[in-house]
Amino acid sequence: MKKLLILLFYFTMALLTAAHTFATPLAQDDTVRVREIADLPVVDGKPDDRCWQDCTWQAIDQVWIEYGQTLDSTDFTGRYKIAWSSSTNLLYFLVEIVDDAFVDGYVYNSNPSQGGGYPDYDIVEVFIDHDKSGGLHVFDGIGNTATNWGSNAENAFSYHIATDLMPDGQATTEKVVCDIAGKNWGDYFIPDYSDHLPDFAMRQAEGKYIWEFSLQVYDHSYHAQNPSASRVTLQPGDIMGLSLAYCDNDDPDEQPKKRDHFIGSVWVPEQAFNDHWKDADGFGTIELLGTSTGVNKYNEIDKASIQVFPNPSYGTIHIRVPGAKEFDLAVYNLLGHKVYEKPSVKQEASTHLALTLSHLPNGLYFLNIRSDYFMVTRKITLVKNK
Ligand SMILES: [Ca+2]
Ligand SMILES: [Ca+2]
Ligand SMILES: [Ca+2]
Ligand SMILES: [Ca+2]
Repeated sequence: MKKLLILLFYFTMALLTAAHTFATPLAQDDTVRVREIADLPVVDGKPDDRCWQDCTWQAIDQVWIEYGQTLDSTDFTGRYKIAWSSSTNLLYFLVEIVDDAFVDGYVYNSNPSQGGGYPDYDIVEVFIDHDKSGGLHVFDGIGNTATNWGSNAENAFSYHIATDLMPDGQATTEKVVCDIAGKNWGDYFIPDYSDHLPDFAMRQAEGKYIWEFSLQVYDHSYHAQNPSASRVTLQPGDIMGLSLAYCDNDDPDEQPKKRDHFIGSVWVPEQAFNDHWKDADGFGTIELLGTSTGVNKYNEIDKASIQVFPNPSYGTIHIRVPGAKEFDLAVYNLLGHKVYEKPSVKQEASTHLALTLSHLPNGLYFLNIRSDYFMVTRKITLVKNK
């Protein structure tokens, strides 16, 4: 019941936030400051990871198509969180969508300009320009018509992420990720950039669609034969172009499909209402924060100095975390089930903590020690005497 009340509260707050957002549409045109996270999210389509709690929601509330329309919050409400990790060299995204009808499907290699293509399904789009150069990013050469669509298709990426919806509560990890590449409209193709999102899960629960994924960042020298050569090493202080968007179609039976709305995270001028797919000029801006920039004060502790002993243990394990005053403890079995937890353990300087696990069967376990600032997992073995 408590859980239900919390969910109800959360949902109500989300609706109130949405109502507020739509009453006073504000462009998210400030630089989004991206925290570096020490504890990575479990990419499972569940938003309950500790790292997400510390990140701020960013709105997806600018209606690009039909430009400037006001949408009912039950038709569409969207927001996202973003974080990064130097240890995995990945950006992480949590996208929360409220949508009254989900039109799912993989549409691959279909010409989006003829209708019924990938933008005509319910998809999340990520637009990224690693150096915030701006400019056209469709083709590698001069266009074959009067319109020039750029000279480097990889100057920026526009990832159109399509996935199939699973039954309520179940996550899917399958997706296709389309963009346009090639030389001109007479010689183009739609690559599937799925492997740029190494972790992906989408899940519907409690009337929301939660998209959780990681993203590898590539620079303009990207070549499909050797992607790793152009992989960007993320650094604190990096400034990148970034917008998120959602294509909303609410008619699963329509043929060919045609999206109803296209909603983005940044304000764009009316004459550029649908330019993101070809032009990086209108992308929003993100800045990667370091651990020492003050916004996220991770008291880095020396993980190697953490003591867990004796191991194997006869039932009592001693733990000492130098430099930490308070942390949470949890023990998981090999199936991933939590079999013990002790939140908010206070540790006095120069003492260690005795943890009694003699009620657990003999075997291998994972001891998880975490705070807002760090997380470590140690393998422990219980070998109690009979
Ligand atoms: Ca998660
Ligand atoms: Ca909708
Ligand atoms: Ca660029
Ligand atoms: Ca929809």
